Amino acid sequence: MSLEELRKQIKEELGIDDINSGVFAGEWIKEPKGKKIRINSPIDGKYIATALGGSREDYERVVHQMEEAYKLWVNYTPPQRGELIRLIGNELRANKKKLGKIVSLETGKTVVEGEGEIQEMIDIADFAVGLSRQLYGYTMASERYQHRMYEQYHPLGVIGVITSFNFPSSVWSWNSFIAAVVGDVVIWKPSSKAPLTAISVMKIITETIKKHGYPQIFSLIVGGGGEIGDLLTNDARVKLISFTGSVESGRRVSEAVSRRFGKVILELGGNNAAIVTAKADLNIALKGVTFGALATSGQRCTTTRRLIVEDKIYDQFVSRLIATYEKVKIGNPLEEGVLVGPLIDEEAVKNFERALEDAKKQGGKILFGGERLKIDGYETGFYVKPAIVEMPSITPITCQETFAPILYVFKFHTLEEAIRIHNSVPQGLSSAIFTTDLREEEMFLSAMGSDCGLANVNTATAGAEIGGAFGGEKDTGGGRESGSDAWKNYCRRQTVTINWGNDIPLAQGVRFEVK
Ligand code: UN1
Repeated sequence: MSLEELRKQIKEELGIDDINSGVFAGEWIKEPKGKKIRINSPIDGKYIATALGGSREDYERVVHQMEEAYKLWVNYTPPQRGELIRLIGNELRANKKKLGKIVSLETGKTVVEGEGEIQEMIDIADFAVGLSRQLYGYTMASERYQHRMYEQYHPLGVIGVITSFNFPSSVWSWNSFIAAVVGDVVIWKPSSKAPLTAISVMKIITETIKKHGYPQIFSLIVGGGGEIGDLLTNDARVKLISFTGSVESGRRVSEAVSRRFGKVILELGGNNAAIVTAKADLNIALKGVTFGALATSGQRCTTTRRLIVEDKIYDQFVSRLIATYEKVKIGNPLEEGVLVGPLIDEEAVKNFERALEDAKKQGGKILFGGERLKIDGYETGFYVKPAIVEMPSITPITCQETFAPILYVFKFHTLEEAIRIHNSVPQGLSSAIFTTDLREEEMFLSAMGSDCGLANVNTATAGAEIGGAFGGEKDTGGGRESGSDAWKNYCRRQTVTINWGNDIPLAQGVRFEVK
């Protein structure tokens, strides 16, 4: 299928017009007054459609509608809320292929990755449905006679979710489906680089909500230039901000939200490494590193950016890796067999080039790739040849996250040295070790091992499942979202003490008797 046909198909199948409202506040606001955002596909650089962002007034409408929706939603029981998420999950299942196409066209993801994006939403919907019947709290034994203590989790109310272009809808759903079953209502500010995916997803979800007669608990406000983001982060009516993006922006968000004692969930930069030891199954290591470094063209926060290889197998492993990179098909991500599509925009290509220049200045040697590519028929696209760069040591550029396919390679002699290199960057999202040796693996997983939020053994740094809590340490921001007990982050926690006796004994044996 040609890209022109795809553009037409998307417009028909998903109801995307040439000009689209990017504000949903219980209903689509006809002509929002904020920024006009023209979206071109990174695949061929050509125009897809325009999204109209929201103004300050539009933002007020959104918050007002959310507060009204919350008054209704708080009265639903969690399993009733779960039922709505089940219906939404079914609708996403039915529309997976169509939505996958807009993800690919707008972000340049391959077809399987575009559909994978929607699958991740379906998975978290299923998780949230189950969770809606498992919102447990502890019961404690009280020191006071005939007293009972327990804890319960109440919703926060209105929350905000700010997402990035690279996972333009799934990260929103990790937050929002979980938040919805605990009783929150959600304002979504998508990336201004990928608003059309957000609009398409919201069309399907809000229609489902309407059809089944539930309150409109999800709202949308597209923004550009930081205005809407600033309004959200400074607004005390918005109890929690979940933010995915750069360390720099995350710091600003965190400061603004903390100043007003709001809650934050930060999912900031990653600078993830894979350690490959001489005891590794090298076939598995090769596959894991290739996927980790190249999936989504190196634009995941979980991308493998650093490879740390034991000296004994260094030459052998690195040359096999180069041979594998040589075979990777780069180009139009909608074509069969292509694994690496374009970067998101010109700025991303520039960052790629700049990082490689810096790496060279800092003693790096480019072993493979690193140049901009012209793909026949897609001259305006943002294609690059993924780079493998040998580094003598950790240098400033290898401490930075460049959102592009650059893999810095380091050599190690002892596992302690590998772990030291591994942990010597500011970020702490994901990590991996490839080994079949129990002692090496356990050392990596011990408190002296990986300092990241995600630790993988014989599998890639990228490609986490929704069932675990997702997030990282250090400059990654410390947030956790998605599975496990991350739901607690979307709640306010209340410790309850009930006295059912005929007296009022005090804790700590305190006596307070008025004589
Ligand atoms: C991100 O890049 O922000 O683990 C999220 C992964 C995906 C999610 C990445 N499931 O690579």
